[in-house]
This record gives sequence, C-alpha cells and structure tokens, in this order.
Amino acid sequence: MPVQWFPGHMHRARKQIAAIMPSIDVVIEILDARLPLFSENPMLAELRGERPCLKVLNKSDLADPVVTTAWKKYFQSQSQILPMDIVATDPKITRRIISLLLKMGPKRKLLIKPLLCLIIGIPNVGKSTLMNTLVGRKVARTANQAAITTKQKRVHISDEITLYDTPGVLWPKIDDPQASYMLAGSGAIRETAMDNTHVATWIGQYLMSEYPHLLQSRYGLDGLPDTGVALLEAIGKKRGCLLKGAEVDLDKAATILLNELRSGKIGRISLQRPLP
Ligand SMILES: Nc1nc2c(ncn2[C@@H]2O[C@H](COP(=O)(O)OP(=O)(O)OP(=O)(O)O)[C@@H](O)[C@H]2O)c(=O)[nH]1
Ligand SMILES: [Mg+2]
Repeated sequence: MPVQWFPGHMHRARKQIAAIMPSIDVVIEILDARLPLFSENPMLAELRGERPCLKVLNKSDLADPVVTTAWKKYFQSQSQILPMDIVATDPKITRRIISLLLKMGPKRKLLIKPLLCLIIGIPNVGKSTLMNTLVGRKVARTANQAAITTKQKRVHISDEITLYDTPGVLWPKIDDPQASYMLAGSGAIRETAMDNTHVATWIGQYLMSEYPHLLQSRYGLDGLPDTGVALLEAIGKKRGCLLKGAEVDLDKAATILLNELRSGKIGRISLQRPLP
C-alpha cells in the first residue's frame, strides 16, 4: 500500500532545508533506532550531500539493544558518518554530542562564527526533544504525534554552536509497503493517512514472528494465532473491546496494540534489522 502524506509544510520545510544547507557545518540526522533505514529519508540524504553527519539512532530505549548494536556497526562503515544511539530526553547525552559536533565541524575561531548545526529527520523521531535537551530548556514544542513542528527554528546553544530544528519531512510517495507499515507503526505517519487496523494487522504479524514471547506475556495469551486479524481479535477479547453481539472491536484492539508498541509497554522491539 503506497502512502502519500506530504502536506504543504513539508514542501516548505524541504525548500528551507535546501536553502540553508550550504551554510551548515554539521548535520545531525535523527533516525528511529527501531527502524533506522526505513526512517532514513532519501530526499534528505541528497540535500545533505557530503557534509559531516552525526547519525543519531534515537529512542534506543524502545529498541531491541542487540539489533541496535548491529545497526551501529552497519552505519560505521559509511564515510563522513558517525552513528550513536541515544535517548533524546536524557540530559547526560549533551556533553558527548556537543564535543562530537565540535570535532566533526571545520576548525575555526568559534567565538567569531559559531558552528552551524542542522537537525533533520522524519516526523516524530525526537528532533525537537533533542534540541530542548541540548539547549537545557524547553524551546520547542514536542508531542507524540507526527508533524508537531511546522517551522524551522534557530537557537544559540552556546558561543560555539547554533542549532536549527526543522519540521519532520517524509518523501512524497512511500512505495515499499513494509516501510510504510513500519513507519506508521513507529508513529511517523499521521493516523489519518493510513488505516489503523491494517497497520496493526501487519505489525501484529511481524511481532508474532519476531517477538512472540513479549506478545504472549503482555496480553496473557497461551498461544499465538496464525494471522494478524486473529491476533487483534485475541487482544480485543482480553481487553474487553467488544461491539454488540460480542463481536470484537478491531479498531479499538488495533489502537491498543499500536499505542502499547509505541510507548514500549510490550517490550523493547526493533522493527527492522540490518541484512546479514
Ligand atoms: N521513549 C522515548 N521517547 C522519545 C525519545 N525522544 C523523543 N521521544 C518522544 O517522542 C515524541 C516525539 O518527539 P518530538 O521531539 O516532538 O519529535 P520531532 O522529531 O520533533 O517531531 P516533528 O516535529 O513532528 O517532526 C515525544 O513524545 C517525545 O517525548 C526517546 O529517546 N525515547
Ligand atoms: Mg519537532
């Protein structure tokens, strides 16, 4: 199912990123640690070109740690790229990131011209959260919904570094069905742009194959069914999501599964693994 969700503010954001890129010293690209390649926007890679790039695998507290280690190795092999896994809400990351940015940028008299750093990434990966953490106070609104930031924002974090936060940008058409379902499952696509039950059915199937024990323990299931729809029915029954005539409300069960996946209640789950 191809997804087309590219509202007007994303068009504008893409143009603004292209306009400012020539003056940028270091790019901080935030990927979702649970699905690093699906969350890597090819359009942004083109705009970034050969600029030094700190690839931040954010929300690593929600991802399977073994898979995250494999992803860091994968990105280490790319030139001009430094990968690190973080939790953007954790103030302990600040010193490390700032010292890396200063090392990666060109050497110059910083007090005269601060290093210009641009935070980019798809919606809801934690760009504004990272900006707030690096600045040490709340300068940008954050929320667990895609497309919260709609305007580029500049903040001086010290005499040495100026940081730009940008609106999350997807690409005009996501053709790969697996990518679109996983992106929706992670929370990067507004729920109005995709069918919740379809997404949860797909994600449910994936979880049954990759993380069966976490599913069974979260929903108190003795065994697992064969299909994603049957899984939603089982979850709906356990949680009392019933319509008239004892039929399961699949939409409610889908919302439960997706919300509990996104908040980490099911466990630490990665939605993509590097190819062996
Ligand atoms: N568990 C967890 N949640 C995080 C982390 N970083 C950010 N979040 C949450 O993710 C949600 C989205 O964060 P934002 O900073 O608004 O994301 P954004 O990339 O700026 O999103 P847009 O402005 O819509 O593009 C918020 O609810 C944050 O609290 C993290 O490392 N771990
Ligand atoms: Mg934001």
